[in-house]
Amino acid sequence: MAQILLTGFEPFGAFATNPSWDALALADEHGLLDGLDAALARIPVTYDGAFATLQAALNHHRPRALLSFGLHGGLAGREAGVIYVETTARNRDGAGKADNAGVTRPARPIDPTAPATLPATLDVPALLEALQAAGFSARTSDDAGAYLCNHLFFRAACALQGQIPCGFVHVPPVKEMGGILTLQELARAAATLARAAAASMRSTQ
Ligand code: PCA
Repeated sequence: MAQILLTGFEPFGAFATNPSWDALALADEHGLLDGLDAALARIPVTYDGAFATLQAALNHHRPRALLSFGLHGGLAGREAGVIYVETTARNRDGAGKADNAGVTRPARPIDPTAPATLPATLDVPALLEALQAAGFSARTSDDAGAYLCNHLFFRAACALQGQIPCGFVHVPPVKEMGGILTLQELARAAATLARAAAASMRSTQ
């Protein structure tokens, strides 16, 4: 049983790398997650594979919380140096672009029987404060888009209701991709978030 499951995505579209996963891998490699009992999973950018891979990781690690990461490159209105803590998972697909398997989903509810929105159940203000205290530019967002990030966030929020808290964070492109932050900085941000998520759970027990 892991304290927290951290997920990031594989590369997609025009992006040759995806810092949402690379930052987690680097944080782990550099010992930034030491003492946290964190498990990591890399999620495919496919409608068929994303939630199935998450489900397998949840079953395997039986974590007490889930924090997922995605890259906000290409999402309208997102600023290059800002990390966004998502507050709201939306019950809709329809980004109008294909996933890594070539599948495009029409603009439709993900689950017609589920509510239109579901909230992040990790302590969003605590995550935001931790990022800002560590010197990062961070904001909340109530719209994670209509592609795989929102899709995974919504399906996780649905499946985990009443079980374990979950949250989603959109990270910016790194320097090598034309962004502002380095991968090392994002690794530190990811570790800060993982620790804040674990601490906020302890304080509510
Ligand atoms: N970002 C995409 C999907 C995978 C990722 O890292 C998104 O914002 O939906």
